Amino acid sequence: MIDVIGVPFDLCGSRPGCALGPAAVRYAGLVETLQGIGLEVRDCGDMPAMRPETDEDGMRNFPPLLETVRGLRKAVYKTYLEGNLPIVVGGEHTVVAGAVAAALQFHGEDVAVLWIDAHADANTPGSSASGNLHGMPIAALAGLPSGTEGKVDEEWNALQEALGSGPRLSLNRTAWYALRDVDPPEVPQLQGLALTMHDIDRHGVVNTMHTLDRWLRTIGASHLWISFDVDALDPILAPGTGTAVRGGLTYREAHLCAELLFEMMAASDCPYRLAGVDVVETNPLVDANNATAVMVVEWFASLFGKTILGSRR
Ligand code: 6HN
Ligand code: MN
Ligand code: MN
Ligand code: MN
Repeated sequence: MIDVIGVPFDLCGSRPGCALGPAAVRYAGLVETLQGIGLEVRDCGDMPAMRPETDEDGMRNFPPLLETVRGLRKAVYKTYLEGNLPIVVGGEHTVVAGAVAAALQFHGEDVAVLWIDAHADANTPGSSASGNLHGMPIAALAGLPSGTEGKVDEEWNALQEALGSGPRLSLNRTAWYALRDVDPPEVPQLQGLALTMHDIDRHGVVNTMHTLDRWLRTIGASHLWISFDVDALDPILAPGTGTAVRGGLTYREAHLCAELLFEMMAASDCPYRLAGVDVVETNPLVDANNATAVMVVEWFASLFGKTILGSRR
């Protein structure tokens, strides 16, 4: 059974609105579409909405973020205890730290992460030019030092605590896909597999997905968490996101990527299993007729086995 968990949180990004993302994705038919291809899906509703609150000298809206990350880690862990598979619908990318932390806690350190995103999201409070926490979830998951002092360092440590007692995410077990806007201090963190839009231009989706599959086998991944930031898509196709960057995945590339992920994990000799998926940063306030959310739902259908001529499930 799949558990859909909405996280309407948008207080630590560059522009508000993706707190409406879970509703937009539901209106686009996420639950019904997955049920339509034969999956058992339970909608667990949304995590509590948060009010803005910033402590003196601290990071913007850190207290409500901390509570949300902690709450999501517990919710995802509960999903695992019940034998279910989590789908997290954001909300900002920051909150996903709680979900991946739960996957690491439940499945152990051999969880690999596929970060499909225009951005690397590997800044620390010390390296971030924007100060926006949605650009830092990978650094938080990897347990990188804050690179700063005082209240912000204290908060970063509190975030580490909220991620729980499980293993940290190894940067060597992190793959990025569709990168095209990486900040210079993030480059040294790309220690796993970094597949940029240039690589996708040059080698195509089929070859880059094959590279990903080989890499997952080489590092001995037991599970895969797939994190899908909608800004990986080209903004002409999916304008509903707060940090749009031109030159992203086309409609066909995105679907092929999802279809191949399904195929890779359906292979009889595949050594890794899906640990969970999230889709984040959908912002209906800057979208066009919910096109981005509709695209998200169609992408999920491909990821779970739908093809043009029917379902492979
Ligand atoms: N996202 N690298 C930029 C920053 O502010 O650190 C952009 C981050 C975007 C985050 O898209 O989830
Ligand atoms: Mn992004
Ligand atoms: Mn940028
Ligand atoms: Mn992101």
